[in-house]
Amino acid sequence: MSRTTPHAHPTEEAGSAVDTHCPYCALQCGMRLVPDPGAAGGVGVAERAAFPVNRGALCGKGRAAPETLARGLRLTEPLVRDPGSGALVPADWETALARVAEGLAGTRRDHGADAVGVFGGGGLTNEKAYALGKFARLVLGTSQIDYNGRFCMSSAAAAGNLAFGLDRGLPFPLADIPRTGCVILVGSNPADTMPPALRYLTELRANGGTLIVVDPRRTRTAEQADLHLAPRPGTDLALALGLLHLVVAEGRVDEEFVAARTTGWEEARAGAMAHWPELVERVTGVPVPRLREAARLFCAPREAMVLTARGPEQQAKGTDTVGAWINLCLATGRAGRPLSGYGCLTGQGNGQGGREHGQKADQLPGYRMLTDPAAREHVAGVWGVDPATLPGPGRSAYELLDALGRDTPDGVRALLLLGSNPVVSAPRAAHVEERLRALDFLAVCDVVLSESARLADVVLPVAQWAEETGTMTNLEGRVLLRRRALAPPPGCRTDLEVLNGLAARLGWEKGFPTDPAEVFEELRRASAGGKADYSGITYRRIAEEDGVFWPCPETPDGAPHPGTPRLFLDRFATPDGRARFAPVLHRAAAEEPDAEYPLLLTTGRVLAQYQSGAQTRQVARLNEAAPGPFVQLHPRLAGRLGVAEGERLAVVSRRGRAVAPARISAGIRPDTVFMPFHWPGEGRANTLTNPALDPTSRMPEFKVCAVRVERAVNG
Ligand SMILES: Nc1nc2c(c(=O)[nH]1)N[C@H]1C(S)=C(S)[C@@H](COP(=O)(O)OP(=O)(O)OC[C@H]3O[C@@H](n4cnc5c(=O)[nH]c(N)nc54)[C@H](O)[C@@H]3O)O[C@H]1N2
Ligand SMILES: Nc1nc2c(c(=O)[nH]1)N[C@H]1C(S)=C(S)[C@@H](COP(=O)(O)OP(=O)(O)OC[C@H]3O[C@@H](n4cnc5c(=O)[nH]c(N)nc54)[C@H](O)[C@@H]3O)O[C@H]1N2
Ligand code: SF4
Ligand SMILES: [Mo]
Repeated sequence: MSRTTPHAHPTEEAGSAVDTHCPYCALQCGMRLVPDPGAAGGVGVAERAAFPVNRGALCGKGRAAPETLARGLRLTEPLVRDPGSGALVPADWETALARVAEGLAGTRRDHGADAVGVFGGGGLTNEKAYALGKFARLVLGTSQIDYNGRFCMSSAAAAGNLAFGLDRGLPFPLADIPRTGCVILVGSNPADTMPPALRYLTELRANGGTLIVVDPRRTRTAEQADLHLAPRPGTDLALALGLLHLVVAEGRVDEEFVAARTTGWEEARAGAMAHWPELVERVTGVPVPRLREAARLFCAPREAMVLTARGPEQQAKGTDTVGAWINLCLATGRAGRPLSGYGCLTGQGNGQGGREHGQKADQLPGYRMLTDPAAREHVAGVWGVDPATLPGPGRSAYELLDALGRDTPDGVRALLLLGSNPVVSAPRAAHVEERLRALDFLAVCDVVLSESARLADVVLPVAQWAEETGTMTNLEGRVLLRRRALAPPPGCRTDLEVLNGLAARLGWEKGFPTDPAEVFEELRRASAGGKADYSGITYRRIAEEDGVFWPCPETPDGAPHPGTPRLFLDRFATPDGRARFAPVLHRAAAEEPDAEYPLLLTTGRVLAQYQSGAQTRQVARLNEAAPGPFVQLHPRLAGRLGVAEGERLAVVSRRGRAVAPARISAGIRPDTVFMPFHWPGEGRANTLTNPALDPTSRMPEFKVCAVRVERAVNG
């Protein structure tokens, strides 16, 4: 048996096993770390079969995670830029923290608080995300904070808020999926991105349910589907409207549900009726019989679900697109009922919690809005400040990156970056890299010397997952406890220690505790009464219950609230309790192919690498499995271009040029090429991507841009 004492560090203290969670994706697989003096990181991974989400299963990244703890692969001392040589050189913590405090305070003094920016990450624990938002608004007094979650599920979040009055990735536990009748999985490739979750889809089919996958590529996930629809990238909105059209035409609308539990049907219906099947076939490339088959499979069982991921969301119309898929659920009565509904598969380890506790430009803890006077008053009360001192909403992630280093009154001249590597992962990355270089001052807290950290004036080496305690909220809305299993290397500090040290140097001796449990107690109070109410959750409860689903308020009589695994069963979280249809019509991508750029580029992930690759590119066996970028293209396109397998291809967009070997495969549309985005350098996919933003979510169009492809004859 492992010890479950919330705060113990058993591997250090007693040499026993510690139950914790994977450092990577939003599944937050449970794992057991056991001392292993022979392993590079000092611990090995053992199965934690009792944890319900993954029941012991891990993907290769999770299995190899302990290697990231090895000393040789990571930063173990602060680095500061030497003014003479221009190189990053080792420094002591005192010097490094003083340099950061001076860099941030000096910019504020000379150019105002909004000239200082903060960029966070969805991989940070709830405690860190909370402390970072508080640090920005109180210590720096800046409105200019946002985070990489903006690049992730922000369109689904916006659509969920509009439709349901609440944004929680999945409104039900993953374990409900095998018990529904049909799942439409839109632009999601869990076979590569969340392998242990694939089991829920396999079980669905074993139980007689059907799986429909919507993806321009025939992925390993699509191969398992009963029906695979392969639309042109960027046309999911038309596809969803076309399916709703068929539902209406075939008399499949659940009129009773629509009347009792929704508003806005007439306008949504009119929008769908304008998308007749032949038009949708022309726009999407999906033949009418396949559309009919999808509508039939979706409507046949009593219960059904639509799940989206980055495919339909990372578009300049991502919010409307997700809205259209939600419309399909609402019109057929497949929402707010057991085993039915719409869900988004959030991506990063704490993609869910990271957007709830105040590192987003417009939000305060508990998913409160910065523009809401009552919210400001509540949070200011917890922080012990006057609500009038809290800044207003700031810029979204890309807009913030685009404003860096600008010599204008609203330019952002100094940046504190924690938990993201935008040089590789931001859209139009060459421009973003240039903006980062133009800063007066850049400080980066990271585990490794990422491509972004290399540009910094000061790099602070931090502790990571297995070395610190904190909570993470997985894609189901389940709040989990990551437990510290071993001490960080002596030269590293935790992010909370860094924020504490900086706050103290900037005049805030109190308010930034280094003990995560203390931060969580404050987060509970700050979130109390908000949409994402964590006030009834404690470290002890999480440890005893395999996680607790929010909202979980503290009850007046002190009896434990059970948490909320399933949302919306009685009412939606809108003021009138009804779900709202989205009044949407299809529109083109921000950039459509033309004579000069005749093809579409879409981007995404491979199994063995994670995100910008900053962590996984350090791990030998992951690099062996996925050594570098590639351009996936259809044999017909390859034939037309006269390109052989493995030959170097140049992909050119209006933003730049990337070079990578050809990977010829029939599993992609002939009008589309695909590149994974995990690598820097000449094969960086984000050199090409279009930063056109969704007007509501401010999500960039990572999944669609126009390119031309040519043989890279001269390098
Ligand atoms: N191995 C691995 N796993 C990860 C991550 C990782 O980097 N590596 N990252 C984690 C994170 S943060 C996230 S957000 C998730 C992402 O998880 P997913 O959303 O599953 O990953 P992606 O590969 O970005 O996109 C999914 C699919 O969308 C398809 N697609 C592209 N364009 C379109 C389109 O226009 N419409 C539709 N319908 N589909 C389209 C792509 O072909 C791709 O197969 O994965 C998490 N898990
Ligand atoms: N073309 C294209 N681009 C994309 C996407 C796409 O599909 N296509 N997807 C987008 C999506 S969904 C996402 S989520 C982003 C992700 O892209 P990034 O925001 O770059 O995410 P990561 O690569 O995970 O970067 C996390 C960084 O934080 C560090 N880190 C890890 N743990 C900690 C910690 O506890 N503290 C601190 N201080 N640092 C830590 C890691 O070492 C790493 O350098 O990429 C986006 N970019
Ligand atoms: S699926 Fe995600 S959480 Fe699970 S082991 Fe793999 S990377 Fe880690
Ligand atoms: Mo993500």
